[in-house]
Amino acid sequence: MNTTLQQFNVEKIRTDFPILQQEVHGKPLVYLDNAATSQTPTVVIEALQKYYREYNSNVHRGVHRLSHIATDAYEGAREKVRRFLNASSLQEIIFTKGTTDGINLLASSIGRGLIKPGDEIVISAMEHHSNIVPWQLMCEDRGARLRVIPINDDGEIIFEAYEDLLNERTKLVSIVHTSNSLGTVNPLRQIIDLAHNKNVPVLVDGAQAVPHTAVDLRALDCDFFVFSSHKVFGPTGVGVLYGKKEWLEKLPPYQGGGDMILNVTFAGTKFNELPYKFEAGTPNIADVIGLGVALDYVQQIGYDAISSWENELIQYALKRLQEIEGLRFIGNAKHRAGAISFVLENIHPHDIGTILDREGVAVRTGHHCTQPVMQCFKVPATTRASFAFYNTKEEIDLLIKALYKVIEMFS
Ligand code: C6P
Repeated sequence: MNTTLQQFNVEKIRTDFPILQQEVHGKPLVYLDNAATSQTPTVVIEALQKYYREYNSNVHRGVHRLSHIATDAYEGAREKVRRFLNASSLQEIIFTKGTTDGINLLASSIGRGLIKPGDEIVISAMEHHSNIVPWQLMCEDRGARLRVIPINDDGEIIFEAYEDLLNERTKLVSIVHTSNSLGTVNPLRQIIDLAHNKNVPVLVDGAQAVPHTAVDLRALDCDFFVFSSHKVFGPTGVGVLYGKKEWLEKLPPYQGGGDMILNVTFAGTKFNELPYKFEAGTPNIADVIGLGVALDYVQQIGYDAISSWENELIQYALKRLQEIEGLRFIGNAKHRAGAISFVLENIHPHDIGTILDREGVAVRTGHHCTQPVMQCFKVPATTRASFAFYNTKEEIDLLIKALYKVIEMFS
């Protein structure tokens, strides 16, 4: 047994995830679709149950006992997120429905508050549709222009092209931390420094980063950061938008309604202080609390252990997949995490996915909501295996075995 295996008891960790204990089509479930959604440990499931059984109640509104407990738990989760991201202040942590919602919030708010005709937003060619379409909508609305950093054949951004795109019209750089379809981890430090040198703020889409790596926002110094709870072992329907206080204070609210106001008259409304200015209406209380518990859970396992185990898994998977004749990787970045995308000669990814499913192996096939990435690599779709810390090398062997079965069926 090597050192990582000794430190990292994956079999014990798997017992925390009841869903992993099942069979699919009579075969043990091999869940390799973690980039789409990650699985939920028992502690999170129990926290959700406890909320509904014991203290389901609205927050920030009631003077009664249950409302106090719910408010404390909800605001307690905000503090957990603040610590998790190493943000400076609770005012910088806004609960959203997820990554998509966070980017839409910002696009709408920045669009109304800061963007004039002729301004430019810079994104990259490896963005998820969630970090493309909201900006397209906003640019169309405000007469602004979307500029795109190209990527090379390995699926890495072309840095010189990025430098050339930044100019006095650039109002925001919005970039993915870790690509969901290529697995590329972007050189964020350099990307952010370059933008800041030109006084341009940066939004980081951290959806595929937080399950794999610790994020220190004070060190990273990005201006905005978004992620989804369901990709980091928490419930669906919840996410986080972090924004530096000085930016959030400048921006207009996204939605109007309860909780985001201090005073309403028909003559006008005074908005609430941060972060409530951006949290209109009754929030997703139970799932926010569940997210807090999920973050405690991953931190207890520890990101050092998680990244070294996952790195070992990824290296093993790359080595085993390489042995398959006719397999081509889509994306070959030097720094990578989470996902491996590939195509098999003359076999459509949807056929691969369907046959793998019959073998109990869950992967995602398709464009992974990154159609421009598929266009760059001139493929209609890929098969994507994506990993979490509860995956094992035996599961990778089962994936490989199932892929050989696919090839045999099509030969
Ligand atoms: N990617 C995947 O299978 P939501 O749906 O809002 O929780 O997350 C959107 C999103 C934004 N950015 C990145 C980098 C993402 O990977 C995702 C979600 C899933 O790859 C579902 S399409």
